[in-house]
Amino acid sequence: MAANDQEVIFNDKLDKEIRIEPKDWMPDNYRKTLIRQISQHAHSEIIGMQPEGIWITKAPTLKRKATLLAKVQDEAGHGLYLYAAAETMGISREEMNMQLITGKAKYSSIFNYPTLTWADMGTIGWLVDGAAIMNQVPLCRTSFGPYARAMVRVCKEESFHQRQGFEILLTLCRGSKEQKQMAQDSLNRWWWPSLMMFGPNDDNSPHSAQSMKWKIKRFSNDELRQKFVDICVEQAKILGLTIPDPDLKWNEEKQHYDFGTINWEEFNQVISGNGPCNKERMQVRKTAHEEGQWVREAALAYAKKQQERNKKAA
Ligand code: FAQ
Repeated sequence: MAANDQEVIFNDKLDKEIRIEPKDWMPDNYRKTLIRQISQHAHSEIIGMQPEGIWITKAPTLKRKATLLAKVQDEAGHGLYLYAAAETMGISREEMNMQLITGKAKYSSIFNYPTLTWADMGTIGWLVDGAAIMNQVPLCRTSFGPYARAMVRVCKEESFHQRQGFEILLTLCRGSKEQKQMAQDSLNRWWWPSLMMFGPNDDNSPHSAQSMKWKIKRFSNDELRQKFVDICVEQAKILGLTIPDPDLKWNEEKQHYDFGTINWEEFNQVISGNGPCNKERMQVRKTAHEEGQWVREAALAYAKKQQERNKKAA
């Protein structure tokens, strides 16, 4: 079939909301864009285990420990579904991993901030998982089948994560004065980085226009950020916490909250490797990769042995 005909079929599928599947023809840049986005998303889930992982041993009760442990394990699972979805596009797990540990591939800016207190476990669940849900529910309708299907389960789990985070904060906010202050301090530190998770403003987002045309993205970065702010303001009221933005104000005409200007210089620094914890995050990942070498070798040796046994038996 001529390339032109293939493109007509591809576009027709997009128009009719028929998912693009791995064996279907697709434009090279559609493939590249998805490999970039899905693998960055996978890396974010894997690196995202670090800021919470260090709190598993410090959780205040057994119940909190078990819940946090389950949450962090879920993030590992999300990383694995996403790597598997990206692999269907012809890139290997090894290559993606190398892109991460050599610093070639990005991961979400949010995971380059430190977790200083137990309240941060609440705030991450509330805001970071909350932002992830806002961004990923529309991805359940993204045009590439394996990515969309992976997102369905991920979103269900993220929803549990968001609620457990909110509940941690609610407990702290109903506790002592010091506990409430700890929650407020945590919100003060995580609010602006959470807004940065949605990416640059639309007029500064090089990939958005094409990704919207291809129905990879269903809403723009600014649209999702606005929805997130509107929801969080109401949730902060329930907690009795103050969002650290003096410009936050209800806009009757727009029926949305106006909010202050994001520090894009800080965002650019963080995504260029100069955030507060970028180096530490990468070092931990590299060490884990090196220390896992024997496991990969053992798994390969075992698979080879099994293959030989199966061959002999056949
Ligand atoms: N951080 O043109 P756009 C989670 C980069 S999962 C770092 O707007 P696009 C779960 C972008 O890659 C969180 N880099 O790009 C969890 C591009 O760079 P490139 C991750 C960012 O792709 C919770 C450049 O800027 N979620 O939290 C960021 O159309 C708790 C230009 O940007 C996803 O990955 C950023 N915040 O839109 C885990 C969701 N924003 O590649 C553990 C899927 C932008 O040209 C604990 N991804 N960049 O070098 C997406 O929806 C999109 O990729 C966006 C960016 C919206 C992130």
